[in-house]
Amino acid sequence: MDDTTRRVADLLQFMGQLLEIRGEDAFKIRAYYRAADQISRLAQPISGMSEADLLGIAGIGKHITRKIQEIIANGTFRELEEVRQGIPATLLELLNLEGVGPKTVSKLWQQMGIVTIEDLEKAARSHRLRALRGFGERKEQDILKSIEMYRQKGTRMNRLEADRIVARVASALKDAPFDTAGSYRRGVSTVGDIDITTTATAAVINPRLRAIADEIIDEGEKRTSFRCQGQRVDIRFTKPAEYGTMLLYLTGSKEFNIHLREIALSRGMKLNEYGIEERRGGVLRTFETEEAVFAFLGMTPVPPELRENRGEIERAFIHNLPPLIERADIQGDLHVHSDWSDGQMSLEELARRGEQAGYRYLLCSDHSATLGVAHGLSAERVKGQGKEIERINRTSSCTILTGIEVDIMADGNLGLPNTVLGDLDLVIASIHSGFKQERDVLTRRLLKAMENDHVDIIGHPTGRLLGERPPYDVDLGRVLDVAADTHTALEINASPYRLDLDDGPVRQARDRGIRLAIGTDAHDPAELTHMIYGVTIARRGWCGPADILNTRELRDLLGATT
Ligand code: DGT
Ligand code: CA
Ligand code: CA
Ligand code: ZN
Repeated sequence: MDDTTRRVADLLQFMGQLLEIRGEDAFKIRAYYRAADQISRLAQPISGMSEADLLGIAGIGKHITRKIQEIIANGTFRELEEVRQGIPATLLELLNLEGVGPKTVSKLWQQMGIVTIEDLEKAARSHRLRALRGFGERKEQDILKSIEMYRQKGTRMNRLEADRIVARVASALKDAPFDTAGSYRRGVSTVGDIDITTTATAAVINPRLRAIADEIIDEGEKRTSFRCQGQRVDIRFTKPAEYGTMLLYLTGSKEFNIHLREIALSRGMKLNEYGIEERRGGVLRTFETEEAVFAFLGMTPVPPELRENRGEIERAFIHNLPPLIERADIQGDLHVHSDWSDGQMSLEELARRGEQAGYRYLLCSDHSATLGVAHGLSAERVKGQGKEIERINRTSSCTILTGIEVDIMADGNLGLPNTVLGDLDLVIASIHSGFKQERDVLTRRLLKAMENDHVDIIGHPTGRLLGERPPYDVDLGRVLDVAADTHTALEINASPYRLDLDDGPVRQARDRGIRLAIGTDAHDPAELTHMIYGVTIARRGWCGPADILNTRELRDLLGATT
């Protein structure tokens, strides 16, 4: 859709919301929503349509046509601006909260005088919201969760977004040598701001940054902070001689830095971002590389993903860090969707993409047909797909494994019968509905799925969508217990929107010898490249190749999971 058409649809929709917040006539509100909906479905740009064309669209009359013409001419329309004037801007921000629509906003405003997110938070915390009709304890809790999510979303970016910004900054830095640092370099699943250090000088770099900045926050000789594509970037200019300690410092984490400094100090060495001072002599020793710093301290270099003060410092001093998995260890992708369900790739394309990626196998795991899951497969279609896969595998060096992402339904039963699951190479079971069930009910759904012999992997075990949906309330301790007992693998879903399990639980699972499987959950070819995000999470969870199922050869994999 072109920009103008999108803007017309958005503003009409927005007008409907404003009227609803004001508590206006339902008929009038609906007229705006309906018009917005029709326009968002237009196959042609709205600016090229005549008045007669517009009037010919169902649900668009003279009144709305005039508004549309105003938007095309002026970018907005008078009535909207008037209505907007009468509503506090902070009130409109509430519409960004998950589960809060115009009707709710209207009630909160008119009946409780709530106009800001802070007002709403206070009302929910002090249990005043339940006085409203249709509000209870549950709804209060949901609202508090939504507020928390909204605040996080405003501040932290996902890995994909962070990668795009780093690429943009890299292109601006051109030939200047630089490294990323901070949470980005450590591979944390979400990134607050992007930290970069370079040996190039501020005089050279600052003008280049200005060219890509939405806004310069603070420009200087030692550091410059700016906003790029809406997110904060901190650049630190460093002398080549001090680069090693500066990169170490800026990479963090803070907890890692603090603990490492304490240990260094206990050995008579004062470590900071400029170098190491040995107390007695008092000279500052400098280091050009991180490796040189680690070597001087008597440590094995600690990979950035491990730098969280979770025991890695002690292990590095005794030269006993765990071996970490690498991207090249991955033999295949254990979660991919085809166009048999809601994916875009045909089975042929899956095989071809798998070959191009150098994979030995790909698990085709389409959704099962269950209520609420888009284009899921019936038992019959699963069979049909199996035949097709068999045919394709005859000529492909990358084997497509037959599988399914079977839905764990609200009652804990699976979306397909055991007879169907038993015929497949690998079965992923995932929750896609009933997220708000009680902790115990939800946990038991997962346990029951794991106890089914046909289930090999639990998909995206906590159900979180970063910045959008919190994890469902599940007792991970019990899930790990049963995963260990039943030899069910837990997924590291590599989608940058999920990263589920995250590093903390991955480490727990790994420490208990529970199997882990990395899957991209790709619905299109580009998403197959998200494997790297899953590998990074595995590394942060201290996993070596042996801890991850899809580092195995095909025969070994199938042997382990029957
Ligand atoms: P973020 O941006 O919230 O995702 O997390 P980080 O880890 O990138 O944190 P950030 O950007 O505030 O700081 C970058 C690095 O600077 C951090 O990883 C370690 C170092 N650092 C920041 N604050 C402190 C501190 O108070 N003490 C020490 N020792 N290091 C710090
Ligand atoms: Ca940062
Ligand atoms: Ca920073
Ligand atoms: Zn899923």
